[in-house]
Amino acid sequence: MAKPVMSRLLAAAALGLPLVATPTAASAQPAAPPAALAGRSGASSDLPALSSVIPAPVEVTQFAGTTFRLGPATIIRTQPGSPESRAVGERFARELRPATGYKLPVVPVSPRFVPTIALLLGADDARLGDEGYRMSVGAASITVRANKPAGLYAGTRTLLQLLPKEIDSPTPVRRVWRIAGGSIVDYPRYAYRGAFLDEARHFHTPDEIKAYVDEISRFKVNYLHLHLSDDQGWRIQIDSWPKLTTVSGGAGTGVDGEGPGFLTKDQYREIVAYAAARYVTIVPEIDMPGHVNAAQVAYPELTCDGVAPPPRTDTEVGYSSLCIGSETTYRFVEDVIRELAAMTPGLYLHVGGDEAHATPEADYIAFEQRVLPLVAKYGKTAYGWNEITKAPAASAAVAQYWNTDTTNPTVAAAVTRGTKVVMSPANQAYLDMKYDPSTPLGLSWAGYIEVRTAYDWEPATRLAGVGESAILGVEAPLWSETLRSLDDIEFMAFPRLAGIAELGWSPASTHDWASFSARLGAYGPRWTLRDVNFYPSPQITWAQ
Ligand code: TNX
Repeated sequence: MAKPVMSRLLAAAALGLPLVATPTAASAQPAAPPAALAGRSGASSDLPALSSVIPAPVEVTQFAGTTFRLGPATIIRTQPGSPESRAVGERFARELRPATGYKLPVVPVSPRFVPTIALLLGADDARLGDEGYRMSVGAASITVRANKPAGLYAGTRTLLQLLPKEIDSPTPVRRVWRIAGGSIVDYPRYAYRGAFLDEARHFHTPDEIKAYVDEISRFKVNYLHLHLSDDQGWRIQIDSWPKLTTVSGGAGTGVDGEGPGFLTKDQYREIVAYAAARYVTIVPEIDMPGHVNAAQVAYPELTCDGVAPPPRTDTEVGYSSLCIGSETTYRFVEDVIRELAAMTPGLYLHVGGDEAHATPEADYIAFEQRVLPLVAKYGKTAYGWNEITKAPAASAAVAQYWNTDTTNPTVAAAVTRGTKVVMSPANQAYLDMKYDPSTPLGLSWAGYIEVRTAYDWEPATRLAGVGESAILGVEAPLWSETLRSLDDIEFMAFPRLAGIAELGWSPASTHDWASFSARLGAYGPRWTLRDVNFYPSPQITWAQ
């Protein structure tokens, strides 16, 4: 179905219009319209080029001189008979209305001659998969086509970036709203593009989690991993073990005695639904067999001597362990996994497994051999930190690589047995590392991570023996020992998360720091307009 694109391209050529055709985003030039045309069409120099999008699309072809004008009469047309497509259209319209002040009705059919943004299924293009889309921007209409509604949603994320930055203003802005003409073909490199939030060290409220979902999904991130338990606190209601939250979700359970906080099941389900409406899947994590002090404070029978340990609000790691030989342990673990699986529609359930320094290695393996299959028993795919690859049962699981080394024979061996890997190397993907020594928040055990360090690595060559076919995707963890507010979260996540998102979505052939840093610099004012905090890295030339 390259036809409409081709015919417009040829039509443009036939009319003698300047034509900028670029096979990939990497080679695409920011195409400001030539002055004469700009004057005639009313396009202004702040018209974003099709190649300015983050993450970089797979293929971009811009037609100089053609623009679509979003105006008071524009309608949004969605696939007839598809409630999901309609919901994508409604959400997009709600995002466009505050700044434009236009009505932007969402309808299943569009009358002729009415400027239309059409969001349609039936792309019939296997390349696009479930999340890809194809877009063509002409003078009279924009058509986004996808195989699935998720692809239409991705297309609308792209369109938001193609509108002038003032589209992110919460109040009406009087200006002409144009989108550069051309076409885009776009689909993800990896199926899993994750963000992560530590709810245990400091609790972040449902509203804060939702705000983070909104922001990550703009960069086509499609998973949010929530770290729901640790030594300090337990942050998710479990009916069969109620003291987990009544005791360890209470006052003073955050780092340095902050708190209280936990998610009720209803709040969790609401977050799951909110994220799903933005094509983000929640991945819950309960960390075990280490990082369990909070559970043992609430239930002393989870220790081997039956004595409750003191509550801990410091940031030490590696001192707690479930009692591996005790059947009570497995009753507890199965109850938690069962209840968590029942309220989680997503495929993945994360069972931690990191830094179990207080668990002897043989015990650790015995524990994972029992626990990883329990996740499958409740219909989910087990997911854990890379230490789980010590256990043979990890061959059916997903391992999250968080170490900093470029070799890890245990992970490489697991990959030969079928384990899939999510790449989160701590010295590149950890959003809780300081940017530089002067960063007021964050830690530095894995080094300082400036924006370029977060962006300039290649997932498929980062770890020996873990190549492209073994990689499910990438994820950017944000641990919250030092982070309290949403402002803190945003300051550490942005702009680095945009870099990790691009590694996950864009073809390796588009990877280019000069291009990325220029696109990021142009993006900054959008965060400012949305009142999203970000680190104004000196590595980037920020637009005003
Ligand atoms: C290591 S990374 C941890 C967490 C800490 C984090 C701080 C990993 C799997 N475990 O317990 O919060 O470092 O950066």
